[in-house]
Amino acid sequence: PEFQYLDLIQDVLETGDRRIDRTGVGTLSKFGAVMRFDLSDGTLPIYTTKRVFWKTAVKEMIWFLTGQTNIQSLLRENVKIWTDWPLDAYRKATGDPISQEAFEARILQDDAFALQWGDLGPVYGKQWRRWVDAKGEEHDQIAGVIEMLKRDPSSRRMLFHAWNVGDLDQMALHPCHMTYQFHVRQPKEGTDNQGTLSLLVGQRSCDLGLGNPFNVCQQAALVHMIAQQVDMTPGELIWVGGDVHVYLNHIDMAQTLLSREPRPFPKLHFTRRPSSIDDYRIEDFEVMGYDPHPAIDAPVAV
Ligand code: THF
Repeated sequence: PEFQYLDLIQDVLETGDRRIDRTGVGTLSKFGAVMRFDLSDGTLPIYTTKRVFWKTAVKEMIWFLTGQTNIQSLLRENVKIWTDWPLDAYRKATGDPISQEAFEARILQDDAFALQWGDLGPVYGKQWRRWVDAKGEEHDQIAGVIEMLKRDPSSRRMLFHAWNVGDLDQMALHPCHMTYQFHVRQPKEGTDNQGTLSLLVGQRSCDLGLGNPFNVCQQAALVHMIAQQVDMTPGELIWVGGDVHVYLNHIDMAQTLLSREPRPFPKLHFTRRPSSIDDYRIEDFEVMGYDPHPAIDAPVAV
């Protein structure tokens, strides 16, 4: 269960530094934290002290992997967690007090509108799949990592990164989760298995109440996907956070989480083996034994 997550929340509540952050909402903040999650036997760390909408989190990961950066394709999957940023930009630029529902409907129906107002700039997907270097050449970092996992799994260079300094000013939001570094433990001799795959994620800024439950679940799902593609066994997700915070308007939620008894993590089963990392759909994910406490509504700081 999520004892490390709950301990971290408690630590932030008790010792966190109170400050006004970029969004103006205010946080309690601590610098530097590590959590390790065992992914063996199909374990998927979906927290249980509130219902986590794991399909939404996994759909977001699949969307990153497609390389897309427009919310139109997310909305087609009924994922609305990125709408606030383009909506805020649209309202500020035009003075139009449009509702979120009307804005989302327009993005879905009007391609020209989506092109102009739905794009987040060169965020995760763009950097992961089409990082442009100083010579103007594109780099597919995901394909690169998968290729290295197959060819040279003892490498210490199997990573992808989203913090593209030259592009930061065009992003709707700077990357929060930035480095994804992979590591393979050698297989036991005489087995078919190609090794045990672990992932270390470096995240500069973490919203413990809303973002972290999504991030941990989707990053673990990524390990399961890539392990399936390279015939390895999922090992661990090691999550490292920089500025780890609880928003002041999430403190009630945090206290509710701490009052609840965590339950075992569920298991993930893939219903098929997609032909490549580009071929995963949400229907491929079957989660068994997820028995969470009730969901808790909480506002997101924009
Ligand atoms: N900004 C802030 N302040 N927090 C974040 O977690 C965050 N992200 C992404 C970008 N900027 C961020 C956006 N990710 C929800 C979940 C993830 C988000 C944004 C919002 C959210 O509202 N979740 C609700 C409802 C989920 C649903 O609509 O199905 C929840 O109860 O979990 C972190 O990457």
